[in-house]
Amino acid sequence: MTPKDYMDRESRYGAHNYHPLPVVLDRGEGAFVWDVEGKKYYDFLSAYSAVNQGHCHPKIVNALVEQAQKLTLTSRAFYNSVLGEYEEYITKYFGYDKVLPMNTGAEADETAIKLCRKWAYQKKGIEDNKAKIIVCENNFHGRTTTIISMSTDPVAKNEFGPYTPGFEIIPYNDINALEKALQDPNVAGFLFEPIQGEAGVFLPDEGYLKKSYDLCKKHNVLYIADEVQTGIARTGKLLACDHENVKPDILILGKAISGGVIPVSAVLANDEIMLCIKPGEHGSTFGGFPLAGKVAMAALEVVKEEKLAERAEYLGKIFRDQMKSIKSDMIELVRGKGLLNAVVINPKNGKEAWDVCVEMANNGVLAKPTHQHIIRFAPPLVISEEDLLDACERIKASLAKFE
Ligand code: IF1
Repeated sequence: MTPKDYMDRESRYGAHNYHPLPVVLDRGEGAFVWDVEGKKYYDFLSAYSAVNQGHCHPKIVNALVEQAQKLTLTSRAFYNSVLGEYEEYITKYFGYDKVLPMNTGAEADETAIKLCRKWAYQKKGIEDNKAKIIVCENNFHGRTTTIISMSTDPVAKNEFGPYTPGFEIIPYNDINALEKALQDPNVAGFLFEPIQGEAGVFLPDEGYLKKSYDLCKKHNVLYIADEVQTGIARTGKLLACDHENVKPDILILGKAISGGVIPVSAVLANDEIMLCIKPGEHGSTFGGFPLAGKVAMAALEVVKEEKLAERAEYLGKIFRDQMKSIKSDMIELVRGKGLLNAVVINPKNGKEAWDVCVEMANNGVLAKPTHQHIIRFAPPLVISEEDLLDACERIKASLAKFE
């Protein structure tokens, strides 16, 4: 089969809910992936920051294989020998009383929304069905109907109505707007991304996290951080919130908790919040299943053992310096934190970010545009400095093609 055969077959039998780059991947290892013709690429997307530990990390895969041969799934109708071990591990790892295990990032965001509303009625005393959650323009928290109800992206939202009420949208990185919105006594939570990934790696001003945290505390509003993409060492700290030493009341994790091996997500909170959900009020067939527990413990161990946060911090600075050194009028700006970076591309002679990404693929570097003119660069955190520099040379060569 040719690559085109693979692509045609996907088009014939699969929903057309994506527009992938014309690359057919077949194998992954560390920072690299290979296509069906054996061409090698640096993966600079990392499955949107799900393979921070690198593709097919042996420790994580071994944890999967070993548990898969013993017990994969029990449902929560019974106890099992892994869940408690995983719950203790992850709650101590991030410093919370309890975890509510789920599978996808969207499910974790939905769980956080439900938890926040329960807390609003049981603890804050907001009138039933009146709880409001503040979110930010250009947010991305997943694709479920409630989550896209709070989206400002017409592509993610249009024709999926009617929408879930109870959300107020304010500008991102605007403390005054948050202060104003918090005057409403029915506000129960502030749900945000410490860095807006999908929007194009938008970093808030220095101090925004701390100021927004303090405002939420002042108004008895839960500070809910969606670290599905920014968490697990991606931005140079274990969590992006760690850059300003703020501790979310509800922490939402996903993607790289499992190292990209199977879907694992988690919501962490202390008892005062987490115990507002009682038996039978929320759950999921696979939530926290034995396979997820073993895989997640291995994936989180790798983060510490291989000092991935320190690597992201150090290598991220090198990457941004490299990108800023490129003399190309197609580069409008470079921004990011750790190894979550983005380059804003100025279209030139009818060529734009997509064309740069196709050229980069030809040169062995995989990345994909977000919002037409922004290329996100997020390699696995295990990439070596030598390979990072080689990839930068390939990116430079790709841009030079359009000079
Ligand atoms: C797609 C985007 C990134 C996320 C944050 C929750 C979720 C995501 C901050 C939901 C997921 C993924 C979804 C995937 C592409 C990718 C993405 F472009 F869609 F927005 F990374 F920026 N919170 N992001 O980034 O987690 O349910 O997917 O496990 O839907 O195309 P999920």
